Amino acid sequence: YVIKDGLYSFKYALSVIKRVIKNENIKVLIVDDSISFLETTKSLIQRYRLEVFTATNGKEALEILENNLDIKIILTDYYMPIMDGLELVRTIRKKYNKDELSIIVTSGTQEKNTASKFLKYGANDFLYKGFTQEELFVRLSANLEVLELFEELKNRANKDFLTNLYNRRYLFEEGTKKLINARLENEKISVALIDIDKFKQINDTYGHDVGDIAIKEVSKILESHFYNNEIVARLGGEEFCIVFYGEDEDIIKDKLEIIRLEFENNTIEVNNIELSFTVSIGCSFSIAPTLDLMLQDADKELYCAKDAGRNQIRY
Ligand code: GH3
Ligand code: MG
Ligand code: MG
Ligand code: MG
Repeated sequence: YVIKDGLYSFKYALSVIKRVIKNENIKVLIVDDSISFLETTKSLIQRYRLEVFTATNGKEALEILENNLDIKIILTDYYMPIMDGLELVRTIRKKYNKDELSIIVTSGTQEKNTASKFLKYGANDFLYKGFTQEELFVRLSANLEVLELFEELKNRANKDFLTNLYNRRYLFEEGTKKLINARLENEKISVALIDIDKFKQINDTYGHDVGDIAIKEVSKILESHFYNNEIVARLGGEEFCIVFYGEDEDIIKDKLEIIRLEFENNTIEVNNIELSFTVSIGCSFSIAPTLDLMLQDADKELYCAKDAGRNQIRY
């Protein structure tokens, strides 16, 4: 529906279509004290199937943002009552980086240094009011494209290629942050290591491809149980790690037992092969000076679980 606007818009339309198919809404927040500007711009942007929120000053914008953390782009005016655009940009940048939220400033001002001032304070882009429809779309799509590139880069750096779980690098980076936080806040932090039993046999009997499918199956099951406060990562091979934050020991034990049982009772069908396997789990509930030491502690427990016959959890 935007093919007439040329190649750039065409590329953008494709990426919108991809997102619509994935049922992914792109959210845009327009902030301006002029109701007529809000209404016109809103209906323009809605034509591109973006979800639009509006606010009439910076303070209202912050409240909307607080309740819609997945807003991708803010299009804000400069002069507004209560909180102006500059204050809004400064406040947002204390919390959100340029790579997660784009701010485009629109102003009718004649002052020559306005754009540079905003860019210095952390705006991504500046548009003088009186912009054409085409210019607005091109800026929106350019900003969305940059956000997508950042997302892709972060994914490649942080995710494991086979399972799309977090990788070892991310686990240590974020896990260490959680550990420091736990010490400051006097919160609980725990680590579980999950390892497939006799995995080598699966590889040797059915081949490496079937082994890979078993690894992916583990990631699916882990993902279905953890999704909020935990870091779920693949450490390498058939070994996985979960970092729990602020969670009680008893709750963790219950969750891990449910997972262990799920593998015990689960059979997956791969190329007409009925595949079933168990996992062993080692757990550390006591905070240590480094994440590595907590993993070493969990690893000792894992070794005990293996030594005692596998398909069990040790703390
Ligand atoms: P245990 O019950 O004591 O854990 O024995 P195990 O056979 O599971 O463990 P071991 O560490 O002896 O074997 C792990 C095997 O995993 C060896 C390695 O070839 C294989 N492996 C490592 N990474 C991958 C991978 O990405 N895909 C597949 N299919 N196999 C892998
Ligand atoms: Mg204004
Ligand atoms: Mg193993
Ligand atoms: Mg192993």
